[in-house]
Amino acid sequence: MRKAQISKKRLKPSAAFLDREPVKISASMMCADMGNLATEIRLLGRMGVSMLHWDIMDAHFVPNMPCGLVLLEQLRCRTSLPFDVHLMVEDNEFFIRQLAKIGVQTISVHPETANHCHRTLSLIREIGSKAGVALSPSTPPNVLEYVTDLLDFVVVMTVNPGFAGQRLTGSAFRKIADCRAWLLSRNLHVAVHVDGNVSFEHIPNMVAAGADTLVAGSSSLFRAESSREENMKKIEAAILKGIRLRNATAATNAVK
Ligand code: S6P
Ligand code: MG
Repeated sequence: MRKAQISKKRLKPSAAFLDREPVKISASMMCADMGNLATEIRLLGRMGVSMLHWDIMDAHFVPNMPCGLVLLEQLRCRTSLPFDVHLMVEDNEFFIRQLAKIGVQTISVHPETANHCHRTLSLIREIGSKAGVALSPSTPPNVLEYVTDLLDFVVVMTVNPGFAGQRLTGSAFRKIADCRAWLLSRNLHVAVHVDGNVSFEHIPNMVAAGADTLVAGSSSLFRAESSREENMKKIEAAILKGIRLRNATAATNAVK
């Protein structure tokens, strides 16, 4: 009797956690060969990445400036892949209005710089893009509490914003899991993107913790030792490992 009850439970392990879309890859373009972006974009399209991640920085909020608006404008017509823009700037409104002219599919902003986050997210939705909030490593998920109605996705930054090639912060996996739990506890079907040191080694635990989209940069997709295609295969294998880990954990929790 007891055995039968357990196996019945096993058939339905934590549906909210398991019924999710496949894990997506957003290619971090500041890590690509910037002198050959048109070629890179063609190749990435053939390889099946889901979107292109553009880090827009203003040298104020963060001390760097890898990609500009003209670059995005000129590359927009070269691909049908969605543009996923991560703003790390002080004047969000200015950049959002410029991006509206270019036509980008998703825009994330930092609450640390969006003085009126609710208004900023509304503006992103008004221009027809999906709206996301990017959380720096020290920013907790509860800053999202009163903007959930305007939220399409959350970017959990697992390095400090500003540069590629950094090491993962100590609480990265816990932060992804906390963010996922925070959203689930409010019954919110909001995607979790993970950005920063998304390496072959870290991907399984990132996916197991709740990542829906991985921003792949110099630690995986653009790793110099092997070709983009080989790197992509390794990413896919690591994602599969993460999904198995995630499903095993959910199944175990369901029978507890
Ligand atoms: C950092 C930026 C990121 C990086 C990406 C680089 O401010 O938001 O999108 O481009 O993290 O990847 P990696 O593997 O070099 O950390
Ligand atoms: Mg980014």
